[in-house]
Amino acid sequence: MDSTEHLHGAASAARPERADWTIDQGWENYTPAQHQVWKTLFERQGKLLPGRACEAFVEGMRKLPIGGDEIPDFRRLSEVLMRHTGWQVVAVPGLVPDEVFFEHLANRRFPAGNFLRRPDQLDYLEEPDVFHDVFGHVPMLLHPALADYMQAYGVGGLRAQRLGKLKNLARVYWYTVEFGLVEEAGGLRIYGSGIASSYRESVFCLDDASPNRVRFNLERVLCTNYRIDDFQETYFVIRDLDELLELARVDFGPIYERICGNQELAPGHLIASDKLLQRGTGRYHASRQTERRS
Ligand code: HBI
Ligand code: FE
Repeated sequence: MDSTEHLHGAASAARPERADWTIDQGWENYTPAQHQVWKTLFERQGKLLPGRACEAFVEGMRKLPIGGDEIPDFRRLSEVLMRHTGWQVVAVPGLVPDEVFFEHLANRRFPAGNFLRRPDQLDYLEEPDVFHDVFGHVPMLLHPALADYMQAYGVGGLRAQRLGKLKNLARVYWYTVEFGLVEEAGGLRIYGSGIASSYRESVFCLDDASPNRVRFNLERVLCTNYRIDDFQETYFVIRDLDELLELARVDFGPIYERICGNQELAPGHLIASDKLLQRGTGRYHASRQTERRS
């Protein structure tokens, strides 16, 4: 399960010399041991995701120079992305300040960590490394709806900061781009990158009876807190990826006003207006709770 601390924006990387926090990927500096860690992660997800990941993810992966033998070169990824959806991948040393992150997204530049987790961190890391960012996020940037949605999120993020509503908007990113599920082929499929890059959560989110699965609703999600250190307690489901295009066009301004009085919802809490696909047992998180107390 990949932690998703990175959505907490606290830039933790040492400030690089460039104002936009980009660095050279330094592809030639990767060691054989690092390429081997990438291979392990890539092959493990590669076996697991067919039938779990959405069609757009599989399609994006097929079109990109991403394989098991070596850590991808961002320049080659950017050539393909630019041709299809005008995106490019820029290397950053880790978390960057929110406004730097939004500025890049608003200009169709995806900031990807150039560092790779250690072999003893296969299932847990505190920051978005090259596997989370490139394996998890980049394939989705080839889909037109996601490409537009991610740019709109960048533009919206800069605005949300000005309105003091970043906390609310970050929840929408969380429950879509990072942990979203989509209806497809008569079932549910993964499109969220935080899930797609995580072995255990790719299983949990679809197979486990514990989490709730609820139809995505913007106002509801804007008020819903999320887990940063464990699997999600609720997954929100969209009908298809074009639903994100509709989201990208929504003016959040009036909605921010309308929800400001609403109480914040706990991650596993359900409300009467929820369109429930599946009410979870909550057993996983309850057991973790007792573990913590013992
Ligand atoms: N920086 N490199 C990087 N990657 C992220 O995903 C990221 C970030 N900084 C801020 C951030 N995400 C979030 O705080 C915003 O989505 C709110
Ligand atoms: Fe991410």
